[in-house]
Amino acid sequence: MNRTISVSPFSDQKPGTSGLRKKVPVFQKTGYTEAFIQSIFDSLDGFEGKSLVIGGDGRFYNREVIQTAIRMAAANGFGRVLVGQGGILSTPAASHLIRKTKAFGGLILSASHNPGGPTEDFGIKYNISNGGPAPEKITEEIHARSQVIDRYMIADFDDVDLDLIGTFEAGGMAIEVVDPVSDYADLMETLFDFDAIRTMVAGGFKVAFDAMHAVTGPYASEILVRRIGVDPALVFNATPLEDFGGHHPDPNLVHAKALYDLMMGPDAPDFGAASDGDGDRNLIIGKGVFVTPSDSLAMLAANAHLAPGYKDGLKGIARSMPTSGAADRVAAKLGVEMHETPTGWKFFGNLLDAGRCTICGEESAGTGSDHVREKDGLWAVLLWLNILAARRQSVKQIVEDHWAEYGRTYYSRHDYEAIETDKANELMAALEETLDTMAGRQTGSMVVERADSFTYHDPVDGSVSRNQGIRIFFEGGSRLVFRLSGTGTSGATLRVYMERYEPDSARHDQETQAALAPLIEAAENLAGIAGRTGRTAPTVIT
Ligand code: G16
Repeated sequence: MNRTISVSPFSDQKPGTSGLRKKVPVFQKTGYTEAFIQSIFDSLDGFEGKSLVIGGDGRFYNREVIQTAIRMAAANGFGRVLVGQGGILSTPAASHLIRKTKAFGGLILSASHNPGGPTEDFGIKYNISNGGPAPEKITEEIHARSQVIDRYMIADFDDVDLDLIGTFEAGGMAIEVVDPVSDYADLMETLFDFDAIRTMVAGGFKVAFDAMHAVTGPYASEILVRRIGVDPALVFNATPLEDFGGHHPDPNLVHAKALYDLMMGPDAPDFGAASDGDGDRNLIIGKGVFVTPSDSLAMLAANAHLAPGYKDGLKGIARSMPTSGAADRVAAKLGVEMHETPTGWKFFGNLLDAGRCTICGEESAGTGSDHVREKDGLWAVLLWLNILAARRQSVKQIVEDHWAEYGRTYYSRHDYEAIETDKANELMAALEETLDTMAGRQTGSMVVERADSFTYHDPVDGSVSRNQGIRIFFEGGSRLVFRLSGTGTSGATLRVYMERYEPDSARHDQETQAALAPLIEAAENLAGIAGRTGRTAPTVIT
């Protein structure tokens, strides 16, 4: 039986960079989760009788919301729901499942790299039929609907046994509980030379992987250990936990410090990697060398033809605006299109669908390709392994060769987390006011060449996205970017992105923060971060 239940709108259901992310107690408010899911369904047309994929990263509250979403899908008229066993689907695996089964769309329950647990973060994101995050047009409709919603529809039936693979029927709808790993693992085998990687690993090449107690554990066990032969003792934290063991499942040098220390130590494995809460981010570290996400994008693009799935070359490359220009130099050399989009994987979808790019990446530790419509952590790991197997060189050699050929882009991001929202907004507004007079301004040893607020014109559908971050370009090619994060759940997070291009290989061995010191100083001078926020140092440096 279906019920229609009255609900009052919640004022804070505006999706951010990647869906709606809030603390668990917010999602637990009576009617909150239901109102948001109903706002999603009310914003969509034509799903009657069609399939919906549902899965999440296994964090606290995942199972409860999946049961709610299944009941609401039935009451709203979906014909079939596909759900990952145990409620688990990594974000890239969900994207693949939507595409493979030609589903109408999917609900991905995750707050990505944010911590999990009863008082930590949860999130809900809607993906469209191409497998990618809903574009802004839809997220804006969802938000508008959430402001006036007055009822939701839900079916009455018992909880579905999420642990039992098989097809069931409830509320007039088919419910298929599927293996979350095998389809995705099979897809990876079509893209990469598993034989070559297996041979390299069997020959003594040591691979370490940190699943951070998050969703990639089962994927790494199947793909890296079972199909490739990686030593299971080097696959760390492979059991997904609802609270990620109390850690942030964020694969950066702060939260994956144990892996970093291992890779910088005397007995380091040859290759180290980690992924995040929902499996779409990646961290790549060679023996004694960390590869920044921006560099990783450039190096993967330059070498992708070595993997079977990309042997015919790339149609183009896309990166988010704050990501460094390292990939642009690769695109120029390959003679392919280069696209600069706002932060958020959703902006790559049109380019990928239109065949305007093959590989995409972001400074926020995401890389992916046209095989799905999400960034993909294990895909990046496997492409690196395929390249290493083909080139028979160390990560360090590949990195240094790349810098020698293309120049090195020193790059860092300074995050100021959980600052008061008003203060963060004031800082950005004050910066914006100075944009017109910024050119020519001297700060320390640097001179501003031009500055603007980034606006994106989507070349495929003509849509325009404004206010996507403040860019300050300096004479000599260095750049500063300021923007506020769209994924945090406490106050505001100011992100300051810095990059400096160094073509001279005699100067490629500087420590990153030292190499960027003039830009770090310029950021403070131009934005007055300490004075406006009271923060004299960033919370996280990546
Ligand atoms: C999400 C988006 C990414 C974005 C990142 C950081 O990643 O999918 O496209 O780069 O957030 O966004 P922000 O700087 O606004 O916090 P994830 O891995 O959190 O889903």
